[in-house]
Amino acid sequence: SDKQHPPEVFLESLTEGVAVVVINRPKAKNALNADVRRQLAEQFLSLGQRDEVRAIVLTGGDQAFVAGADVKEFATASPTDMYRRHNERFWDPIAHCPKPVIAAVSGFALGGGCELAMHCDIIVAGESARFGQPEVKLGLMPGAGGTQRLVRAVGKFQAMRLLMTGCMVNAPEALRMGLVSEVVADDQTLEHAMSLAREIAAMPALAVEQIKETVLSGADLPLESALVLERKAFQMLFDTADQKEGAAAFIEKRKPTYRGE
Ligand code: CO8
Repeated sequence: SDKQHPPEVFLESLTEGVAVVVINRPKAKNALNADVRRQLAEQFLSLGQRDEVRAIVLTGGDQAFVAGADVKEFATASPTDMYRRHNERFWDPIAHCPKPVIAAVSGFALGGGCELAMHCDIIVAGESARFGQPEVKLGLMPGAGGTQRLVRAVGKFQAMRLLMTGCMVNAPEALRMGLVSEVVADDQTLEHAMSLAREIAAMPALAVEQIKETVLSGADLPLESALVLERKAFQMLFDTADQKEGAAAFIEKRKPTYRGE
């Protein structure tokens, strides 16, 4: 049956430490149904455990990154149906992936698709990408972190506007409000995300992972506790070979050779 149904989420390439994960369900604008969610979770669980993976690029198609949760799949669901699906199980491996994750967004990133992009660490958007949380138009609200990650990304007054009207914002507007990291020409989106990923993949891996963990965990702590967390992570990095190599290379005026240790 795998031959009849090619996977809708697949690892397109893994070179120079950069894994490219593609969501490919074009007939539904990459909407997240149960299969896509499960396959995404499996990819992130597996890539998160592989030493040779130094960065992950997550992308969709030209028309849609992801146009949301599959509306047809929850149209008639009851609250207990929704509870029993335990969709958080599929988000957790993405949220807790220790590797840096870069979203390359072309086309629509709506609802669960905008939430998926916000699970990533860096968002590269093509200039005609569109972002939004249109759940309110369906009598719903975001259910995978959209209210919380959006307000942290763009602040209260833009978040409320987007969440309560369900409007879409284009890539330049998303950039101005801090919802994306960079906007590039549409046909450069994936390539630019990959080149950022290669740049990060060449950095000392433990430093990159500690930066990610400290930024994310620290954001929800009181400042004093977050600063302690930062100091501990900073101090821990003095135990790594890459830190010794980085300092030695600087002093000897040569290029460092990092081993990810
Ligand atoms: N779910 C299911 N199917 C979808 C979705 C979706 N989110 N989005 C698009 N499709 C399907 C369409 O139904 C259509 O199928 P068909 O050809 O069989 O009619 C096909 O994809 C192509 O779509 P369109 O013809 O509509 O393409 P357009 O280019 O005209 O429009 C849009 C593209 C603007 C993206 C439009 O499709 C749209 O508005 N989609 C829905 C966007 C949306 O509301 N997303 C939020 C969904 S709610 C959510 O994400 C969170 C809910 C929380 C519950 C989570 C737990 C499950």
